[in-house]
Amino acid sequence: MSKDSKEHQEIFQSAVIYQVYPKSFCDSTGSGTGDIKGIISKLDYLENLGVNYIWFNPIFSSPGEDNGYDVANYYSIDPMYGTMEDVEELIKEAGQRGIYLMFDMVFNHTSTECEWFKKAIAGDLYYQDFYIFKNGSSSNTPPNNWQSKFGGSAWEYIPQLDKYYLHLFSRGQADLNWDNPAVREECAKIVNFWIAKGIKGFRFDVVNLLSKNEYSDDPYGLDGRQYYTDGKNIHKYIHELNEASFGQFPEVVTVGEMSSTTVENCVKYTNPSSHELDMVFTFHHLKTDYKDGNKWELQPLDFIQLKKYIFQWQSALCKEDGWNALFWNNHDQPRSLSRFGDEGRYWKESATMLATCIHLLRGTPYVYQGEELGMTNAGFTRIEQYEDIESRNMYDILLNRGISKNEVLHILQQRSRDNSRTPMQWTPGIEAGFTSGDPWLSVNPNHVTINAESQVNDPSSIFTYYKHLIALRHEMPIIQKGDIQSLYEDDPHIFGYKRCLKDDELIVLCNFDKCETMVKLPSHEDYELLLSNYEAVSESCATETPHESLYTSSVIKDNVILRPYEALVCIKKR
Ligand code: TEU
Repeated sequence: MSKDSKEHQEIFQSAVIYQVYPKSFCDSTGSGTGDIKGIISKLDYLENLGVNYIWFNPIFSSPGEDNGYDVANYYSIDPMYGTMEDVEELIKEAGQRGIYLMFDMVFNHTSTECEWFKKAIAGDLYYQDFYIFKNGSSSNTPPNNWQSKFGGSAWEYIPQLDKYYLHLFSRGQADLNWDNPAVREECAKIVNFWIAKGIKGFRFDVVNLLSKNEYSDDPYGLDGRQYYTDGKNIHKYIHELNEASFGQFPEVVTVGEMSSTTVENCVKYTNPSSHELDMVFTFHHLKTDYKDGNKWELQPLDFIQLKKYIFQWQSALCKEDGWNALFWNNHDQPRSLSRFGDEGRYWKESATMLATCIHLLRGTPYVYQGEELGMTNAGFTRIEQYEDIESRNMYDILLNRGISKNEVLHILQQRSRDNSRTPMQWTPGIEAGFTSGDPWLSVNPNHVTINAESQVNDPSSIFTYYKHLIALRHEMPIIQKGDIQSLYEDDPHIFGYKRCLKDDELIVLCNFDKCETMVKLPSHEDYELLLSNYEAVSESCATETPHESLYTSSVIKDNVILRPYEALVCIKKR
């Protein structure tokens, strides 16, 4: 099997990936933070759900300023999470259940606690060239006006060198100099080390920021992103990494996190002939409730725009043989259920509608821990409850801009990354069964009703619905490989699309609204119901083995009325 072979593509076309945020998943020691042994204890749960890979946020040694995205040593496991032996056991235990591990590689920057950086600031010229050190533009002024993604200047002064270093993220995350071939070699070496250990997937953090074009002032007074996003050598560097590491291992699956990228670049990143990556995370659709693109200004969701972005990527990547990672949630995003659904009256309907909508698109779906249970935003009311560096920085910055404390707290309730980082809700009991100690981040009080224990054996639960969706992807080639076409693009409530493979046709209809909405089917022919998230319909179609529902007699014709947050999946009658 070669990297651009059909077999390699089939691996990720039929896979569903589950994201574990290790700090919040399961604590086996009572320390208050999750750990690897805790994850091992929950592998049966993940096997039951049916996922194929687990993506872990970084568990390497780190001072933890950005919860592990500030890596101090890529070859060692942070003691907070356990040991290398624990990882080996995890790989073995997961493998026995047919689950593979995907590690998170943070190669845009290292922690300032990394040996490379320490040597650099101690005066070692070899390691100074690992980072981006520049002279100030004049005394006490950074080299340029670029802003850190977490607020403030992107440059930090080192007095003993009389130079500034670049940090696109926090001060403790120094950007690596990818123009230095030694850096590129070191990164490939790290990937190969983990492949040799048995890791079969990699997520590359902000990978499209690696190649910086030039270090000019941003003339628009913005953050400088046009100088380093999808930079001039980015395809060369990713291709080189591919050739020097994972590209030699066709069973290894890769995904790149792309910050503010373009469709054209994503085609190039993922078209098999480029030999770069298998798929991309893109974020345009998750900025459609940002006012003027600003995360810290609220506005109601622009639903039409959300659909436009999703289908822009879907159709271009379908046409040009690229591939998307499909997701509503991750550790940086508020919970989609609270954001795009209704966590109150239509909790279950909106959770399952959102799941249907994302899982049946063309791409590889990702489930973020707790999403399969309908977990919601944190609901914090005090700044002391937040741990996230970005949330804390922005709290001060927004207050300094003159926004009232109440308003800032309201914004954080919608936008903070901690909304998705609260501990996993396993049981209705103490600390949701996450820890026997004091959790590092407060458990959501709604764990008394929203928890795994009450859902795993309930045939009508959100968890069971996710199981059905995952099984459908495993079983149906049309979901894995079918082309995609959007439907009802201008409809203010309906997210609809068609998947086609040879003579088969699958229609997905999702109501994003609390009101009933009538939909006219795209053709006058009969459609059979495959799946629905409403019980009345599911009596006839949501059987234990969803495949059987293909042959039920529920026929849909011409017009259907979708109830609040209803999702219907139909196939064209043969
Ligand atoms: O995130 C990159 C990124 O730009 C974000 O999604 C970021 O969290 C958001 O823009 C802030 O508003 C990745 C990781 O997923 C994130 O957790 C890290 O903090 C970041 O890189 C730095 O490594």
